[in-house]
Amino acid sequence: MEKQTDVDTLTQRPSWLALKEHHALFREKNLQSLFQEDPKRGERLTTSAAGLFLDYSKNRITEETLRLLTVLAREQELPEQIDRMFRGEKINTTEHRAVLHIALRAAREEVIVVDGENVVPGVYAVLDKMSSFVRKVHDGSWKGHTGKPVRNVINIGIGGSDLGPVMAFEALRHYSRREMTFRFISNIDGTDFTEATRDLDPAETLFIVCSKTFTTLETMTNASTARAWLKASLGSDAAIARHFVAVSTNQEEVQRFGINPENMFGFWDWVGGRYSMDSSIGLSTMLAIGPERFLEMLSGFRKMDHHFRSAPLEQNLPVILGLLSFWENSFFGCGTRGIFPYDQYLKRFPAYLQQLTMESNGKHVTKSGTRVNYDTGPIFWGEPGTNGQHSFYQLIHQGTRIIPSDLIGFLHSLNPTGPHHTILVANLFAQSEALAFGRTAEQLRQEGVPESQIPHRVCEGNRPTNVILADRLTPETLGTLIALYEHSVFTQGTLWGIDSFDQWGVELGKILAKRIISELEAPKDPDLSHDSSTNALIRRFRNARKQD
Ligand code: G6Q
Repeated sequence: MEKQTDVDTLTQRPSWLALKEHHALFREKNLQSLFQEDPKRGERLTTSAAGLFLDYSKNRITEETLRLLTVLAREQELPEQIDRMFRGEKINTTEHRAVLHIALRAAREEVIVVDGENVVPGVYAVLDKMSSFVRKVHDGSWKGHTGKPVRNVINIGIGGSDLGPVMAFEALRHYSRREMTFRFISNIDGTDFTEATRDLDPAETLFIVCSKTFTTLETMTNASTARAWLKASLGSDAAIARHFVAVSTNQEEVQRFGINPENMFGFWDWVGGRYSMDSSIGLSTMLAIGPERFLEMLSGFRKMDHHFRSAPLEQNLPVILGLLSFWENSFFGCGTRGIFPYDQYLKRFPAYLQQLTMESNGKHVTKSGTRVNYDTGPIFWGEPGTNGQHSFYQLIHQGTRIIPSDLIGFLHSLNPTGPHHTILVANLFAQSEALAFGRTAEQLRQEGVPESQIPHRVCEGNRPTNVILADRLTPETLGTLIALYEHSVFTQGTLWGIDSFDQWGVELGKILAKRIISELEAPKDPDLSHDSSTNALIRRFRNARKQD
């Protein structure tokens, strides 16, 4: 049984108050003075694990900050909570579920028991089934209805059943089968479906319908449209069996849709959507990069899992990342975090992290249901560098808000092209330096900048960054990087005392539109009983349709 810690008194605890008092120190100290007083901090305040290197020296902290943060983390039973997650305890208390994305990448011989059953053999049964399917598609023995091999794969899903697959495909495109086309349909906007299919031959197209529940409106609507598109071209219901596979936990609904359960890849209620890209939800990833590389990706996750479970808090990479974000969010009031991968292949990584972090820690009550009196999950956002440098970085350098940022880069490029990679990495390093130390009025004067321009050109610095480096972007590195953030999210949620694994706000969104759909579709003007704004919007849409 999980012990309920007394999270509701968090801000009155001596450990919180000690952090508050310690925070006052940073009114006088900025990153410039911290580096002057301790010139070696840039070498010391770093850590590495599982092939990732983190330089966190350009944060507004000292070693004492980290010590105080780990005291609070221990009081919040972070080590015990980590253990509970890995042991399969039902730490998602509001849904009464275990939280076992770590089982998706466990070694074959590991034993993880949920409700008296070792779940690892089931994980490998699905992985083996995926591999065997992928091999058949790749060697052409899986044929479409007309006997043609599959050339196009379209993933239909949304939220956790889309963002992970899209991000992973883009991130690992370098390793993907270039002779195949991969597309992703998520939006209920018919444009998404139309644009994804317009130039494809249905006879060569495989749809993966990804939905944990198999009831999500957007996904089921897109899947039905796909079925109609296919049937219109291939002329037979029998074609469905060769062109549709499903990834779901809901066999009944999969069958009702017309997909043979033999072509269904299962997963489990102990995997949250946003933590599922390494389950069968990653079937499109495996089709793109092949089973061996998919297993390499899982081994990357596993390495970070092992580190998270076994390293002391003070040297634990996801814990440090989580503590820093907690510190900046709850004590400095930094409500957002920028994610800037200096790698074009990671262009969808910020969007993926946005869901992972904001759906997990966007909570206003503690596990015991009391409203928190501190800020929880920061807003995550970002774009790849160097593109962002030519737009919104202005606000990060000189705006009135402090935006802590993670700059992610690789020592080697997958596409060495003349000087490109050196320039790319130089920009990453330069941004981290400039954000920390800025440009003073004195420096500007020495450069001969006219006095009237100096206030406009001063960059105050003191903007925190983490620099995360890896050797190169491989499937394994990607797995490690994702696991790093997964566990950092869990660390923050544990400190805030919230349930990082439920999503009641998203559930609400799933039911809200239903009533309005019927009011928009009603043949006769319905009696509307919303607020005056919503009623008027509904009438406006209906009137526009009448004129069509
Ligand atoms: C993830 C969320 C949410 C979910 C989608 C799709 O953690 O709960 O993004 O993944 O709403 O749900 P289905 O997979 O059930 O279609």
